[in-house]
Amino acid sequence: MSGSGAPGALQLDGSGLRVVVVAARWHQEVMDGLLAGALRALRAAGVPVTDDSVVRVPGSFELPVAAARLARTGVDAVVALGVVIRGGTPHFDYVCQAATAGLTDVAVQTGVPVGFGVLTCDDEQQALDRAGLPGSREDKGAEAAQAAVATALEL
Ligand code: DLZ
Repeated sequence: MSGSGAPGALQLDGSGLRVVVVAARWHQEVMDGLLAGALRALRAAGVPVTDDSVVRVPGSFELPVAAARLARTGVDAVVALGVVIRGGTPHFDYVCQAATAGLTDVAVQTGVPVGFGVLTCDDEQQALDRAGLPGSREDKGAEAAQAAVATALEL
């Protein structure tokens, strides 16, 4: 991660926080990596992780509505995970735009931090490189979880 501009390993005490991960299902191998990374980071920060800590949605387009519903249940933070890979049609741009704007809107409107762990990639290799899997260069699921926890602790 050196030189990426990311803040590096954060020492966080999230033991008093309730954090929920909302995760899309498209691109399963990459999603498995992102989800494992996010849960690893939450546990490392002391955030309790239970069977209720993960909510799955079909695709990244559905992330904002699920995040909005969860944010209104009183959680301290939401972590949104998805993978969108460019295809041959403009669909990519619409899904990316909907997920990005929608999740921003949820965070700003509810005041609940939303960690942004949605990969928007030109091809599958770019996504695998960022998925926190063995051989990946980066772990964007963990980064999103750390950002959500760090923000919740500041507010
Ligand atoms: C339809 C679609 C396509 C083409 N690609 C992706 C993708 O790369 N990543 C993703 O998370 N979801 C994709 N989807 C599904 C949409 O997000 C959404 O689930 C459907 O349009 C149904 O609302």
